[in-house]
Amino acid sequence: RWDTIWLAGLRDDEPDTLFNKILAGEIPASIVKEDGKILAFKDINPAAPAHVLVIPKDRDGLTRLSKSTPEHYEILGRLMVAAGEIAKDESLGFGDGARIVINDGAKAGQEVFHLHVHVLGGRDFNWPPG
Ligand code: DGP
Repeated sequence: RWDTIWLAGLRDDEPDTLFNKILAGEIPASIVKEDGKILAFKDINPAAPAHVLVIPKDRDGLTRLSKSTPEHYEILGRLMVAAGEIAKDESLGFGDGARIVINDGAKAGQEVFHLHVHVLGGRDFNWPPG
């Protein structure tokens, strides 16, 4: 019906991403950190000697950071603290200094629409980023 079609365009209905398959164990990933709320795993296409992604287990509307609301304060804090812990983990190749990145939207290079924090390290980084 016309109204169903119309309303579909207003919903945030990005389909599940491949990160759901990683969460379900259907795609293998090198997991570096996990608790009840977040999962961190090595990026399959590393942009630095150390490159880890941190994601919320429950996407909960967070296809991208700009969809966040005050309801997400807790999970966003958990993601940031996990990213900071990973960024100093020498066993993962991180040293003194890391680049923590969230790509928001396709124009910024986001390809997977399940919020994720990139933690990059093991080399120097330029500013401004490309
Ligand atoms: P972004 O461009 O910000 O959406 O980053 C998506 C990242 O996800 C990109 O750096 C590559 C990574 N990635 C894509 N597919 C897989 C996968 O199947 N496994 C792992 N570990 N990482 C993936």
